[in-house]
Amino acid sequence: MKQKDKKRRVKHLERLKNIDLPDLDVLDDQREKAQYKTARTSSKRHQTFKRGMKLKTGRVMEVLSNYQCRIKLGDEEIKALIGGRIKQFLYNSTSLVTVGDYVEVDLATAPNYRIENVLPRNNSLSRYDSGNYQKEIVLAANIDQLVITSSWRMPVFKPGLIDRYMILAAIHNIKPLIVINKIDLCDDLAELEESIAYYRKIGCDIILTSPLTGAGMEELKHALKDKDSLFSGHSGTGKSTLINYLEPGLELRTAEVSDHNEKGKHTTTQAVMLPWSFGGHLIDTPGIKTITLNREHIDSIPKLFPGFDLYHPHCRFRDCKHIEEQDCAVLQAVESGEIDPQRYESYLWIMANI
Ligand SMILES: Nc1nc2c(ncn2[C@@H]2O[C@H](COP(=O)(O)OP(=O)(O)O)[C@@H](O)[C@H]2O)c(=O)[nH]1
Ligand SMILES: [Mg+2]
Ligand SMILES: [Zn+2]
Repeated sequence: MKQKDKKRRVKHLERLKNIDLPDLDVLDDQREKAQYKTARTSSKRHQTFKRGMKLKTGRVMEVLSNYQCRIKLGDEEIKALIGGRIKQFLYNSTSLVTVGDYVEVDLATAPNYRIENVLPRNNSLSRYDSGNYQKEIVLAANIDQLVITSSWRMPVFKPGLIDRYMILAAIHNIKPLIVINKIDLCDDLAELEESIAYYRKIGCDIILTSPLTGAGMEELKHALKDKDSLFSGHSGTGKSTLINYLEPGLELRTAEVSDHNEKGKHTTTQAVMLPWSFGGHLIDTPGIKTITLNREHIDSIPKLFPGFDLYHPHCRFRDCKHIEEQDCAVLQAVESGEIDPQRYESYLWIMANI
């Protein structure tokens, strides 16, 4: 170890001398990176540092104030405090524990339960604090599917929006489910089918619904059953009506992901997991309005635009943008008609306007 590094460690020791810290390797030069710390915490999740701990895995349903969480533990619901160990490892307090997290709770100290570990997340959605774009707030984790709600009419079907939500879902590693609502307003089903043929072809799950007539509602329920879903889509497409049909009397905050950056409109209220009576959860997220495609995603869009994954690996250049490059598999697929030219137009529009 270099002399300089030694000094640094000693400094840490002094600052932390009143804290029972089992492994000083954790405090290395990368300590400022919350993400890195998450990884460290996760990889150490099987180590127990205190004697007599009795850990059981539960799921966070809601994050309350003062480091308290409401947790589903087996068939029970309990309240637990976020343990000091987690606070040490993850200094970004807004991301310590979030709705949907699987956590290990110490039962030995019941009824004063403590969360001792956060298990690694499959995925998560964050937003950045308004006015402070460095501060990441993780809204929810371990989301099974993003329900992309679009209406056929009123407002009129906009496949460009579906593309954007599909990219967002892919970026965040969440399975998309397309719901075309208000099909009672459709008098030409062939036209509708033609409009969604591309998404069917690339293998995306699509359900046509109308809570007004009941069409597709059983199929939708089946797709939501035993999964944790988040509804996205523009306002007026019928998300609340769909949810109320499936679960009458559910106390919704506002389950909406908007593609628009409605600055200042989001509330600070946390997300909450609401159980469906038929199994699974609705992730109700009032503060999620600022989740949107932005410039930082520009490099992933050529890979993640719906349907491009089949072709992108065959482009000559690994970072091909499919615009004017030589030997571009996407451009060839557009020419041969394998990729719908309208979707390619949509791709160009998104790339130009991000
Ligand atoms: N014709 C028709 N109207 C619907 C349907 N679903 C919802 N609506 C109407 O669309 C409007 C917006 O619905 P709402 O659930 O508030 O949309 P949200 O903003 O996505 O939550 C309301 O006036 C609903 O009554 C449907 O299947 N068919
Ligand atoms: Mg609504
Ligand atoms: Zn290409």
